[in-house]
Amino acid sequence: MKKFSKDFIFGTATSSYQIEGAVSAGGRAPSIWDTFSHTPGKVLGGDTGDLACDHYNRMEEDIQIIKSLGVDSYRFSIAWPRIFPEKGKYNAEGMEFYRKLAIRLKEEGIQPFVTLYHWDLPQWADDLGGWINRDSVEWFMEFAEKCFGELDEHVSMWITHNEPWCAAMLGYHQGEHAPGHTNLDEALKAAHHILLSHGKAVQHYKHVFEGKHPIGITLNLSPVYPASGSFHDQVAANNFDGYLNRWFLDPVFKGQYPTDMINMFSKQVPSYDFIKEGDLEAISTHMDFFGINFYNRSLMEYAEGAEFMFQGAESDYPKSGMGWDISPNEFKELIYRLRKEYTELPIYITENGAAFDDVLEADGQVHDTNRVDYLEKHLNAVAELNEENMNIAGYYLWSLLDNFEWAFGYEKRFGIVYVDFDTQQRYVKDSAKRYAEVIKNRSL
Ligand code: NCW
Repeated sequence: MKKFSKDFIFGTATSSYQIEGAVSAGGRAPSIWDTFSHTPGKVLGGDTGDLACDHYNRMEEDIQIIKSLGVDSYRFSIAWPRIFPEKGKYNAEGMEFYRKLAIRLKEEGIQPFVTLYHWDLPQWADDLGGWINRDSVEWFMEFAEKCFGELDEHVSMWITHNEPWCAAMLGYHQGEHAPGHTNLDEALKAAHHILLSHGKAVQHYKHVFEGKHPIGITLNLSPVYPASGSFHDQVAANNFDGYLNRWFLDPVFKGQYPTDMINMFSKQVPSYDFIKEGDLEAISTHMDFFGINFYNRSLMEYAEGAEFMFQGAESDYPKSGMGWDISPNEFKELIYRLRKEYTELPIYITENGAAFDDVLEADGQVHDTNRVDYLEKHLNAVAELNEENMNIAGYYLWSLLDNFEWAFGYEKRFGIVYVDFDTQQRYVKDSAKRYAEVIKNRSL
């Protein structure tokens, strides 16, 4: 039997654009995801977040579901265009939604864990160049300061950014996420400004609020393995590790970008002069914890002619509905590496979970045995890591609800609660019941 200590935090997570809907309510203005999802061909099935899970209008019902799980904490994000629908124009009504959410959660004994940026940049900011424009750091600071000022007394922990790799690389290099650009030079600028806004927000929070609550960042990390022992595959794996992991880990923890990647990227990046004096110092400002979203390992092979000489290799691992390798052992290896090479900070698994093709039975049950299995394997890994003193302080299951899965629309279901998007009816899946049991027993 695996045990979890009494102060281990169990939680579940969502993000604003993926669940809220109500895109024009309460003074909200469009975000880049409204624009992107309404652009034909960008999202599977032409889906948008216009209604999503209608969480904006169903907050209380969803809080009751969260409560029924027995979680210690709930992680949600704040829609920036609700708070600043125009540049410099604060919308108090937008803030009230989150104030109420945080207060209600606390009343139910659930700690609110708040992410400031989970990819819904206001469209006005994109019109001014988005994250490519260095002024984005100032815009983000205005947003962050307002959130800290208005909500800190109700919030337990803060995350500045969720998965900067996705915001920068999927948004500006691969074009699969909003705003849909395909330019590495822009992506590296975006990544830099996102990281800089993180560092400055942490500095501001610590200075003004004297570190009342823990603050950190969440990176999406994937341990990378070469498909074979060949030199070429090892080069491919190293390059992918640099692109996905080290480009973010190194500045945050070591105050530098990885030299091998700087050299490799420089074919497409005419100048790195967007990195100004003092930036890396700010980016590596000391945080209170480190957040990791873990889903899968990556198996890579050499690809002649590919942009950075890598491509995903065929793998014989069991897969989730995203086609991602289910790899709890490699998750442990990732943590060992982070402990060895990067940080001793408490680690929160701010997301872990899986999409599967769920079936809603006529009796309202969803027997998602594959998700139960995924959950148990990863919780088991967390418990084993803690037996080895790896200091994993909490685990947030992604996601509370089936929701708008970005470029995949409503096709991919990550929820532990099934959502019928026609009726907005919620159905608790077997995985949610199993999670509630583990939390209650604090053992597996
Ligand atoms: S897409 C993605 N996700 C899912 C999303 O629902 C959530 O908002 C995110 O925080 C589930 O968790 C995160 N992550 C992107 C993973 C990128 C995979 C890297 C592919 C390599 C080319």
